[in-house]
Amino acid sequence: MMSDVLEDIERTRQEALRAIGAAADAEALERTRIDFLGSKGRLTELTRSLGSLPREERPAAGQAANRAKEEVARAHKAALEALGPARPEAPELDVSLPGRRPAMGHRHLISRTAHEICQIFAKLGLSVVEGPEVETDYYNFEALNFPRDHPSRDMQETLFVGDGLLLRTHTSPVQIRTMEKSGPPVWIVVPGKTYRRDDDITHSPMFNQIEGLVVDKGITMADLKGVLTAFASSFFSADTRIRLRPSFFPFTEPSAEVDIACVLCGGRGCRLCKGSGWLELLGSGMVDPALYGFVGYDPGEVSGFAFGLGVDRAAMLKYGLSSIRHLYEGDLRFSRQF
Ligand code: 2NL
Repeated sequence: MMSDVLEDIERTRQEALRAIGAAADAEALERTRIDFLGSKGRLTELTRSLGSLPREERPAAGQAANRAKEEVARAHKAALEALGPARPEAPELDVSLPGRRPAMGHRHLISRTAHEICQIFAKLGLSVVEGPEVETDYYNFEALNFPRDHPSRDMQETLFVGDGLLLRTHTSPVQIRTMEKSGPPVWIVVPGKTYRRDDDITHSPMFNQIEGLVVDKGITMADLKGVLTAFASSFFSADTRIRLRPSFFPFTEPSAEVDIACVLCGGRGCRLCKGSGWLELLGSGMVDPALYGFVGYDPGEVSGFAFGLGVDRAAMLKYGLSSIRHLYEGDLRFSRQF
């Protein structure tokens, strides 16, 4: 009977659409395709069976079967697209595996030493100040009382960067800028990179320096010696003695080299101190009154002392390094020891 066939087609179409709607994943969806549209699927078999119908009933039944198959195929395609692209299954996660430790670095000995030195002076009442590494001739030399024909103002010794600018050869320009801007009183310590046109076994074109400047009412050389004695006791050991030796700098008068009793022999004389019992640590002096004219201070009102030391030299003496070059070669076998 014609009506029986059409009913069959309609029921199968509805079952197919319901099955597609209920398929929760790609696998279930694929099963509905095989069940209804595959070569042995129910809609396929139904179409095939239409051959046994009486000739005049075949066209209407065939059209109904084709419409049903097309609709089911469309619904299947839409459901498949709604599932999204097929994703490969994630590998199993083993949460008990040890983590991968990130490579952690640490401060370089130069930075650590600079930090330590600044902290000692900070405890003595000096503020830590930093400033530019590219400077003018005025702040690097002129305001520091360097004569016009001083050899360090020469191309041979200073790194010029053009436009009348140079790489500071010491951190002193920061002190000049600080005095110009504020004070007196000025109690500061200035760490930073400095540059000179040197590059050989014992000199690096860049080196780290720390300078100190104290300008206040009634400052004398006794204050200089007291502050530097306290520094030596704190940085080396409590009983470290110092001595002052006459010297010369364009920006201090009088000037003094400061030595510490040999860290190796304590002053008896050894290979390190070449038998003298003393090691040169830093340069210092009373601020030359000529400088106060550049920053608008009254030399009748204030006086001051200043000092400068190389961070690399301080680290060498404290940690017994055999060569300053270790500090600049970036060899991890060295750096990791500190
Ligand atoms: C050394 C010697 C020194 C200073 C630096 C200074 C700065 C100002 C005024 C006066 Cl603004 N002095 N600095 C004074 C004496 C010595 O350094 O051999 N450094 C490695």
